[in-house]
Amino acid sequence: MSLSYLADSIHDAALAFGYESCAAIPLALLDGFGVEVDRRLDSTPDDGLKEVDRAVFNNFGAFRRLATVYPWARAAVVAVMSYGVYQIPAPFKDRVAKYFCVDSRRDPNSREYLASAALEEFMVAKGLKVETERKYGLLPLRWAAHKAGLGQGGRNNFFYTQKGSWVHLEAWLVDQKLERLTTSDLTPCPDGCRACQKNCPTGSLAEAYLTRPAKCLTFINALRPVDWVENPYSTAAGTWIFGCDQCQNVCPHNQGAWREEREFPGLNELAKDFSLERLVALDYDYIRANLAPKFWYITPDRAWQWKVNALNALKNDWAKNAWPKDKDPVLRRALADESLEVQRMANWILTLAKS
Ligand code: B12
Repeated sequence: MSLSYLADSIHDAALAFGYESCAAIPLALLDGFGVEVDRRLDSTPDDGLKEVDRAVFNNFGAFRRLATVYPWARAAVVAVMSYGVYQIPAPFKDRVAKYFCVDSRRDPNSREYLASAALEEFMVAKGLKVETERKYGLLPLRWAAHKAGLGQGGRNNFFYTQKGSWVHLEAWLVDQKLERLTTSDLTPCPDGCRACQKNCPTGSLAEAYLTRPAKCLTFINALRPVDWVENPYSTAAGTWIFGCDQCQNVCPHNQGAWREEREFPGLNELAKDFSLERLVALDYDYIRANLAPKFWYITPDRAWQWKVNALNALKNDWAKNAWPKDKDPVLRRALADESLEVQRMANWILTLAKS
């Protein structure tokens, strides 16, 4: 089978499995990612958070050394799947980023995971050596999708297709020099539009194609232990308790792009226990058994983070409306919580309420 026929057959299989688009790109065409990142990091001010940004980018240092880390790899197969098709139950809205509500990366029951496994099986059956990593990816996915012509990078650093930015990216390294590039006819961000940057609550979208991880709410409220008492973004976090969608929600390209058509497996059941007040009261075994596998950025050892995040959102709401009394049942429960982090948060809120 010729390489171009093989690339075509992978593309066709991907579409048959439900992907929106798929391309194959020789590895050498991904060079240049490191230069893009370094240029933006160089222009980042030394504000105390720059080293955190650098550490996050270094964590994915292999993205800029693909040929060395995977000497057998010749190309990447990049595939795009729209996830903007699911109903988001009310308790999650503006609290949990939609990407995480319908996260397929570790959910073998989701249609996206099944499609991913099927496409991989197809490539292996064609005799290819393939490798992927479904959680964080083996390569810079937005860069690869952009270079393969599958869509466009937006000013907020998201990758867009006709379905907006609500698309999940995946890639496999393969041992044959497959090439099937494509072109996108999407209109770029309008010249004067800065809606995403202006609406980022923490100013993490410092410039086009640069999200500063240390200032991104997703990094702050989910990926790392958070201490809202000391964190300068506690108020800016607003209602968000796991991730944030503000920059994508306001993007003109995304208006009307999300269609609530399907149910995501298991999401409605989880919604039942998802009021902020309920979260503060949840049993830790319940959190570890039910929330941790689904929203896996908050690891089981940080189960308390759900409660401090919920308290932070409640605090932001109380600050706008009315502070609760000392005897407020939610605060009393938090003060008696087994976790010191939760107690500390509740004590801080009581101090704020009295000041
Ligand atoms: C680390 C990571 C994070 C970190 C750091 C984010 C960051 N921008 O660095 C944190 C935890 C903050 C994060 C947050 C989120 N993430 Co994230 N994340 C990743 C991960 C694992 C690596 C990203 C990375 O390498 N960062 C380093 C930066 C420098 O690289 P980059 O983001 O690719 O951007 C560079 C190039 O792509 C280039 N670029 C891209 N296109 C173009 C076009 C042009 C013309 C130019 C000049 C440059 C250019 O610009 C950047 C260089 O400065 C990827 C998966 C992967 N393997 O790529 C997912 C990924 C980027 N995340 C994703 C998502 C959905 C999110 C969240 C939306 C989740 C949420 N709702 O809360 C947020 C949004 C944050 C944001 N505005 O970017 C999706 C994005 C899908 C899409 N349509 O773009 C990805 C691709 C995962 C996936 N499998 O689909 N994420």
